[in-house]
Amino acid sequence: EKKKPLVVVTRKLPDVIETRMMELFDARLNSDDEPLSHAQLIEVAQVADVLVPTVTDRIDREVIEKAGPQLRLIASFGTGVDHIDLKAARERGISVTNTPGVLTEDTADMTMALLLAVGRRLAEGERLVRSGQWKGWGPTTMLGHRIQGKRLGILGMGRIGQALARRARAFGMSIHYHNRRRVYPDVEQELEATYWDSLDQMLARMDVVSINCPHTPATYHLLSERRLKLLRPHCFIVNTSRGEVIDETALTRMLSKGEIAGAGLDVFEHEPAVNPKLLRLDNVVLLPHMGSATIEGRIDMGEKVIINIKTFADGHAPPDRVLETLL
Ligand code: 8YV
Repeated sequence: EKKKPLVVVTRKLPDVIETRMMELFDARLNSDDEPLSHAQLIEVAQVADVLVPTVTDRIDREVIEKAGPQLRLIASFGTGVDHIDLKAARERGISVTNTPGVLTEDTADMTMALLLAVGRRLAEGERLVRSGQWKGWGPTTMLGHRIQGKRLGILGMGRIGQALARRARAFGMSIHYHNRRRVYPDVEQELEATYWDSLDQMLARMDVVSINCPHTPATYHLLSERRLKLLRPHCFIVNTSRGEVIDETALTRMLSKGEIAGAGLDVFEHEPAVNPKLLRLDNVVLLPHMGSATIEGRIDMGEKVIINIKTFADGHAPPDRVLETLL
């Protein structure tokens, strides 16, 4: 019988996934869920045949170059791959896989929830009740913005962007998007989505902007200070993608000055650190990167990781290979 691959998993995964991994592979698990340090990542890369990192593990060029020759696959638990140096991996002939598709609907739900929460001041209202300061209903208190009829600009019309568009349509919003390329005409038609070739022009005309693109060198600070200034002052932003896509310092400053109406942020530029000035603002809803955090989703992600490893170990191309050239 073939030797089972040594699979090192960096974080605690759902029990059913860990059990299955133990059956199929020589799995080294991390039951106490303490994130590995950079030095520890280098150590495990020297022994593992397969590494299963998450978004919290920085698999940079150093980790990849110091990896032993036995490391053949990085089967990431998650969809975003910005924590992995794909170029370095390709140079070393190490394959990289992710878990696309299975967290689309959950992330779109959370995006819609954040959009509604900011627009209708949900977290602020909740804080008011909890604080004991609520003095009773008033005709002009706690007024938010009507969602129906508003223009939603989606930056990144991939799977999550499209799933968000479907939800937003059900809430009566009109859908606009910017993407590297136009989506297929049938998708555009189904979503009644308007394509903006110019991001700048789109930003200047939206009521809500949602970030749904991956973080790549091309999208780093895509919402720069200059672009944030194009937004109209009543516009608000939702981000369930990656913090790095927005210049967080500029965003914070503009939110404080009322130049942007609000923000719903599930991700931050320097996670888990959050700009302390954001914490003091009432017009923001801040979440701890929980966009895809459902019980079902985590199991689906784990199953994808297992299929990728198994297929690879059987000598075939794994289904979710990430090709650097496609990013
Ligand atoms: C996960 C995510 O929490 O998949 C992603 O890109 O950001 C989240 O769904 C994380 O990636 C797990 O590694």
